[in-house]
Amino acid sequence: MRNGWARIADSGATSGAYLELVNRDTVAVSVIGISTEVATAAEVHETMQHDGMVHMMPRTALVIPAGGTVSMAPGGLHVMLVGLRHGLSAGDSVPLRIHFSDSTQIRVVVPVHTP
Ligand SMILES: [Cu+2]
Repeated sequence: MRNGWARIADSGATSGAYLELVNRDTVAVSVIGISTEVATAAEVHETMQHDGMVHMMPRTALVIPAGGTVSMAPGGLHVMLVGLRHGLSAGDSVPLRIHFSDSTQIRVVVPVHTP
């Protein structure tokens, strides 16, 4: 995990978390789910522009190619934190458990700050 951070947000609201996931293995792997204690749900979303409107679409299986990197950044892929159990202020940290298709999982902690 590189360059992780999450947006400042109020309790009960939604926030976005961003990070880069690096796959050093020789086979592709998919992100199949994300969990966190700070929100009722954490979903992988993709931001898309269509007819001048901005939409977010859930991505249920996000493939990270062998030896590849997937970047989650504002305006693109992101982790949507839905239903924050408490507010996120600058200096807080957000733990994320990322579940992969090969049954492995990693736990990362990203800092909260302004974009
Ligand atoms: Cu979203």
